[in-house]
Amino acid sequence: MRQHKLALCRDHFMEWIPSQTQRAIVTYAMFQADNRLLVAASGGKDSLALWDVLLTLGYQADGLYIDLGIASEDYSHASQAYVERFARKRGLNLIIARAADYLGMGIPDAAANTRRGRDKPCSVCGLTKRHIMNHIAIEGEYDVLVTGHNLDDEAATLFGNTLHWQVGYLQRQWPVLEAKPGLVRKAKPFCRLYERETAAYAFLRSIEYIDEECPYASGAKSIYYKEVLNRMELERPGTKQSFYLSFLRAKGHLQFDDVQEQLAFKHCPECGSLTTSSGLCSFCRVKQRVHDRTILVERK
Ligand code: Q46
Ligand code: ZN
Repeated sequence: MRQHKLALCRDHFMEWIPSQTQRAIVTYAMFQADNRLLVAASGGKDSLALWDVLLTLGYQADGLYIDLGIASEDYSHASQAYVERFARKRGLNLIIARAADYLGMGIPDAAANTRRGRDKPCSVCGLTKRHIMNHIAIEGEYDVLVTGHNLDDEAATLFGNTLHWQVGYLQRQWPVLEAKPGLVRKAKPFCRLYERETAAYAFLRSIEYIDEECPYASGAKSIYYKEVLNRMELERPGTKQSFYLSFLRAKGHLQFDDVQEQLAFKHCPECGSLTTSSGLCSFCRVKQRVHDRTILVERK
């Protein structure tokens, strides 16, 4: 691992990943030993490796898989099968939610009915996933929702936020997001691990995962940012780590206008989620739009 100037044998690497994860959990006060965790499991290497590491560390962690209804390349069925196999082999509790139960149809069809998702379903997908994850975590009385975001994901997000000086997002970007009434606490215990490291861990632990990207991922800005950062990393190992960790350290000194505090949060009259809009939350607006369009098409 040139980025850490560290070379480990298999056994030590398998100890190093959990110990680094535990260090991040403690450093950023993500959760306590007796908390009930819900792992957002997509079927990819990061979320399944994270679930595995949390169990190794002795945490109580259930899984949540969201069926997005992406039929193209059989993506949703294939990824669900990987999560189910992982949970079954280890006797773990897995919750399966369907986007169609929330929107009346799968993500690609629902997104096609909206202005924001007509070309690409990702923004509708993102807000639907956030809504479902939060809803299930709150209903199931979980203490923390944990996601498998790794250092490459966080560095790419930071790169995009910095490139466009999105102050609100920069202010919010942190390894743990505190709970608010109706909003579950969220944590990213892998935020200091490179994607190569989580992939190596998954491989060495013989975790089977879906290797294919979602068919809608191609052309995503985040992938472009990752490629740019990878080029820099190749020439200067440790660039991604230094970019992200220096940002976390610098945050204490940076003066952001307290955008979050200025925003008045209200509860959505439809689903009760926290929202800054005066009416329905963005998820319920999408849901209503999908519903209205469906009725329109049926009438025609
Ligand atoms: S799952 Fe959903 Fe991603 Fe696929 S449709 Fe886009 S947002 S790319 S992480
Ligand atoms: Zn709502």
